[in-house]
Amino acid sequence: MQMTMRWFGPGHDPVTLQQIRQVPGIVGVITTLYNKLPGERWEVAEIKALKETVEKSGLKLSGIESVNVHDAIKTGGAERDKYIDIYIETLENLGKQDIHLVCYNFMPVFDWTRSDLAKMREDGSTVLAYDQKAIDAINPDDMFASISKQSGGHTLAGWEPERMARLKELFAMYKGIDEEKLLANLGYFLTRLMPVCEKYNINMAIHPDDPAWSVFGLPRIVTGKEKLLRILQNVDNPHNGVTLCTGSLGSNPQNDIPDIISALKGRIHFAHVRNVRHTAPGVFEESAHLSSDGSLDMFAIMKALYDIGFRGAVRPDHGRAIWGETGMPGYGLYDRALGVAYLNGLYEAIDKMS
Ligand SMILES: [Mn+2]
Repeated sequence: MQMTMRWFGPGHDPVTLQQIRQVPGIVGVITTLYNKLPGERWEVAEIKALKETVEKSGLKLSGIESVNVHDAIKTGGAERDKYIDIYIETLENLGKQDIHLVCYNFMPVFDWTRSDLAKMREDGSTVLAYDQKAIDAINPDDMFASISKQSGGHTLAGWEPERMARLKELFAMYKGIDEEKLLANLGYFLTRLMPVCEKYNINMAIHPDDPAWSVFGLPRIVTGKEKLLRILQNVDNPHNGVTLCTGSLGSNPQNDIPDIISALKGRIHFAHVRNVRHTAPGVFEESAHLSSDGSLDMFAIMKALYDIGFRGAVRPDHGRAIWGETGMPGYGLYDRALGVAYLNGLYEAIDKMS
């Protein structure tokens, strides 16, 4: 298992590479070219510069999260082949720089969704939280304003203002796109990517939808075991794989995460490990990583990953905001570092007892 942390890059992330390097057990970071909009080609020089920045700190660039997918690809629009060509060129450029892991998502219009980015907990820490009733009360047009108002001035991954400014147009693009069409469009996209993935040994790792159900009436297809298996079977190539995000899948209490991990053996290329606490149907908050603080059994999750022979990149996922730290919601240093220490402890115990 390669323990990593997500890093948003110079000028974006208040957390430094030096700080990340001092977290015990961290070997690399997962990062991205944060300024790139979906559909833009990543040039070799830009990737090289990013990689050099990371490596200068003594860390490895363990993977990209994310290379975002243009809406024309998700909707199967007239320009999809043009944008898939660009995506392939980006993968080629990443492969040439010895980067072999690409996380992406296939969510229509909105990326991850929360009703509260700083819900106060009893101990004074704050967490990202979701309440379906609160989401239902928001007009989708106001969703971006609601998220950005709470972002502390940071541009949040998946909530780029450039895209959100075209919200009406985006909703119009997805008119008539149901789950089956979205799944077919994903299959088309992946089929076209597989040759370049094979050539450069790049693993594509789709991130589950967050939360793992439909919001604002938009279709969502990466929500649970059956759907994940369908995506993998649709394009049955080992390079078509999954980012096992326990928090996203775990937003739905029906999802049995260790069971999903076993079912996806060989096709999990990246893991986001964090805990969530279910408080009522459709209501959850992101807890500390510790099993007893949330609803997920983190030992069982780490054990399942160990048992399927998963040895790829892992990162703690969102953390709480604690000890007065301010920063990108969910991506402070302190609680993610606590998460790393805990996951390392679980892993060491599992490994030594196996
Ligand atoms: Mn995740």
